[in-house]
Amino acid sequence: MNTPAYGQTAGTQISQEQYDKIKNCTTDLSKKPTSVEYLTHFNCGHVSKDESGKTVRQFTLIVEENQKIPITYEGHIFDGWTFNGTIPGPTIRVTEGDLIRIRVINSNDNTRAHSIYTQPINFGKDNAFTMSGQPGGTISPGRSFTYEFIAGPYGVYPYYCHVEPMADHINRGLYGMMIIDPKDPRPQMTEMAMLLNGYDLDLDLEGPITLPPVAPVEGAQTNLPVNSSGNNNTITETNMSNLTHVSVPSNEEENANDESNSRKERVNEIYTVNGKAFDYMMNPIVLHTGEPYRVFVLNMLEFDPVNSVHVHGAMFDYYSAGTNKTSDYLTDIVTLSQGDRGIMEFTYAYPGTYMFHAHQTLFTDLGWMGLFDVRGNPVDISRTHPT
Ligand SMILES: [Cu+2]
Repeated sequence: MNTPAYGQTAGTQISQEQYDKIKNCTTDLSKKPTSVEYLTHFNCGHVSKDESGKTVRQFTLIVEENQKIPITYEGHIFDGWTFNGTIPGPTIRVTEGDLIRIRVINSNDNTRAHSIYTQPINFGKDNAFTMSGQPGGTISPGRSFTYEFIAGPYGVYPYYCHVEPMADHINRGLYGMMIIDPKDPRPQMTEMAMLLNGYDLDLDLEGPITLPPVAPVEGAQTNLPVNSSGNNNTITETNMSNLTHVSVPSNEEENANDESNSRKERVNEIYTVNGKAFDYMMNPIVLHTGEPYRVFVLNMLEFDPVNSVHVHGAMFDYYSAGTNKTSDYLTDIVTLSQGDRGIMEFTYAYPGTYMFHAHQTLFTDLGWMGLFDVRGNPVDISRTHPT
C-alpha cells in the first residue's frame, strides 16, 4: 500500500467523492455486515448537496425488537433489539461540516419507544436535547423521527437509544459508532472499527432502577428530622444522629431489605469486540509488517465500569476521543469507561501471530480476545513509526 497519499499538507483540497473513497465507504448501504465484515464496513450515507453546495448525508436506522442474534460460535442466540438488523448497528461515517439527517423508524411490530442520541445532536436546530418528552426523545412503535445536525467537532462518537431503562436498551443492542472525520484528512492508512460490548443474558432482571426505599426511623413521627425548636431547616447534632441511624441499618434490617428490596446485580456473561465472542480468534485479522493501521475503538459495555484494549507485539499511538490529530501517548493498553472511545495507530515490525484482548482476564476468557496475523519481512520500525 502507498502511504500516506492524502492529508499531508494543511489545506489539501480533495473532493467529497475522493475523500469517501479513501475512507473505504461502502457502496452497499443495505448490507447487514457480519461481525468480521463490520471491521471495515463504513456507511457514509446517501450523499447529496443542498442549495449552498453543502454535503448532505442521509441515513435510515430501523429499530427492530425480537431479533435472534448469534453472539458466539457455540450456539448462543441473543434476543436482541437492533438498528438495521445487527449488533452493533452500522458504523456511520461523515465529514466535519456535513449536514446529517438520520431518520429513525421504530417498527410497527415493536412494543417499546426508542430513539437515538449522540453528542453532536445537541447542536441540531430541532433537537436541542433528546430525552423523554422532547422531539425525537421517544419514538413510538410505528412512528419515525429525523434527527438533523451539522457534523462536528471531528472525533469518534457512540450513538445509542436514550429511552429508559437505558441499561436495557443498550444491553439489548441499540448502539453503534459514528466517526466524524476532519475536513483535512488524517494520513491515509488501512482503517478498522472495533466496538467493545457485552451481553447480560438474564433478561428477567430488566426494568427500571429506582432509589432504594428509606429505612424506617425508630420513633420518628415525620420523614424529616426536627430539632428542639421545631425548625427543620437547621441540622443539629441530634438530627445528625438520626440521619446516621437512617443510613446504617442493623445487620438484621439489612438482610430483610436485601430480600425484599435490593436489586440483583446485573452481570455480563459474554464479552466481544464487534458483537460475536472470539470472532477474530476464529478469523484472525491479516496485517502486514511496515504498514500503518488505524483502529477506531468505542466501549459500549454496560454493567462493568471499565473495559480495556491491550495489543501484543506493537505499541500504539492513542488519540482520546479522536478529537485531536496529535497522539496523546504511546502505549500498549488503553482503559475505557462506558461510552469512552478513541483512535489507535500502530505498525508491526515483525511477522507473527499476536493477540489483542481486554486486559481483564475474565472478559478475555468470556469472548473478548482476537488475533492479528502479521505477514511480511521484518522492518526497521523507527522508519515507519506513524508519528
Ligand atoms: Cu430503545
